[in-house]
Amino acid sequence: MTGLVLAIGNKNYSSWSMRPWLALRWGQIAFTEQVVPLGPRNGQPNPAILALSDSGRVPVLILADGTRLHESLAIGEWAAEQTPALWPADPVLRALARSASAEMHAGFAALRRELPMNLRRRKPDHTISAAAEADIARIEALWQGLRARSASLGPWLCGTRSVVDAMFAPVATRFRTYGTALSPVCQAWCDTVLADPDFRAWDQAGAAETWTIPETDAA
Ligand SMILES: N[C@@H](CCC(=O)N[C@@H](CS)C(=O)NCC(=O)O)C(=O)O
Repeated sequence: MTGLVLAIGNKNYSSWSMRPWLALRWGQIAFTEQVVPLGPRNGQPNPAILALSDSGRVPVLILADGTRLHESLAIGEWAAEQTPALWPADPVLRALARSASAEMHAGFAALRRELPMNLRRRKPDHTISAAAEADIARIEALWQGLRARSASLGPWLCGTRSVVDAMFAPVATRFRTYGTALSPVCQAWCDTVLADPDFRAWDQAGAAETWTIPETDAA
């Protein structure tokens, strides 16, 4: 497959963009990236994003024939159709990985609002609401449930690296940024993600960016 373009937001801030970017890298699917700097929306879609994406949001995967595929999880599914190992081989584990990925895609609004992804930032004294605490507890329960089934298969949520790890990778960075205390099994998974060479390439590129979003930096 040639000619794929993944349009993404700033690497420091765009958690939704990180997810399919990792899935494509982990699936060894060649693509070029096009970074669109995010900024305050002021209630209006960003024209630079609208030029690439009918939904007015990134990520968008532009296929060789020009088809524009939006939504991070849908792009992860597309990547897994090219590289089936991007979902676990075991059917039950695969179904659970899809459930957890869908829950991440649809939920955890308090966590996403109160602990925005900001790779460069370290703010361990961050104060959060009971709703965000509940999101963290639910995420820990999800991860622990998957790890209990996959411990013998490898260090990733379902043993081997899959789309569900990509869907939760930005959460590992949020816990790093805001100094969230985790159970040993959940911290071990975060450490696995944060040490991954492809994640580290994204993280370093984010650190090198000069764009800033002051509202996120002040959150
Ligand atoms: N549900 C979408 C969410 C995408 C999304 O909200 N992307 C943000 C950037 S992380 C965006 O494009 N925001 C538009 C803007 O900031 O102008 C997905 O999974 O891809």
